[in-house]
Amino acid sequence: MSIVTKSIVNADAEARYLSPGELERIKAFVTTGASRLRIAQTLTESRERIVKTAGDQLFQKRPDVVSPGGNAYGEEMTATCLRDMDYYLRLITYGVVSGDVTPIEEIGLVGVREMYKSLGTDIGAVSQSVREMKDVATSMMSAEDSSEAASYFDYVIGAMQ
Ligand SMILES: CCC1=C(C)/C(=C/C2=NC(=C\c3[nH]c(/C=C4\NC(=O)[C@H](C)[C@H]4CC)c(C)c3CCC(=O)O)/C(CCC(=O)O)=C2C)NC1=O
Repeated sequence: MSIVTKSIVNADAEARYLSPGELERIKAFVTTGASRLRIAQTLTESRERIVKTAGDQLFQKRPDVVSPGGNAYGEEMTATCLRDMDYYLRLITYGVVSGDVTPIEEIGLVGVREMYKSLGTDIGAVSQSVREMKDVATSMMSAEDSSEAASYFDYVIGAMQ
């Protein structure tokens, strides 16, 4: 749900006008709109390159994950790892478009620690993969867009600490 819909639902539940604070948040949402849409377009159009390049960088820094005994060892497991990276990139585009991290949290972060633990996946390496995607993706953007985009990647990275 976007901040606009959310504010209206909350205000109408109390049969009141939008509060000055809500209007300020909606203003910020609208003001960053063009930037957020540019970012979402870049991430969407370049998703394959972002995931592939970031994956290569991750495996260079963490060769253990793709070595025998590693969680992403073997063609199939490596592909599953890259798929997870693509999942997080997709969720980040949802957050960017809605100007709200809630979709990222609800779809991809609730229970994530337990999930990766049960899969025997090092969540630190997953978090590193998101950091690599952030570096690759933000290098394709203007300074302004890059700092806006970075905050969504940082949110995911922070939630995996
Ligand atoms: C959209 C929300 C969503 C997420 C996030 C998600 C993650 C997710 N990743 C999984 C597996 C996996 N995830 C990885 C990922 C990695 N292993 C590593 O060492 C690397 C650090 C990392 C890549 C960066 C691997 C290798 C598996 C397969 C593990 C196995 O089958 O043993 C699985 C188990 C089922 C499956 O194989 O599909 C889930 C549910 N599924 C979802 O629906």
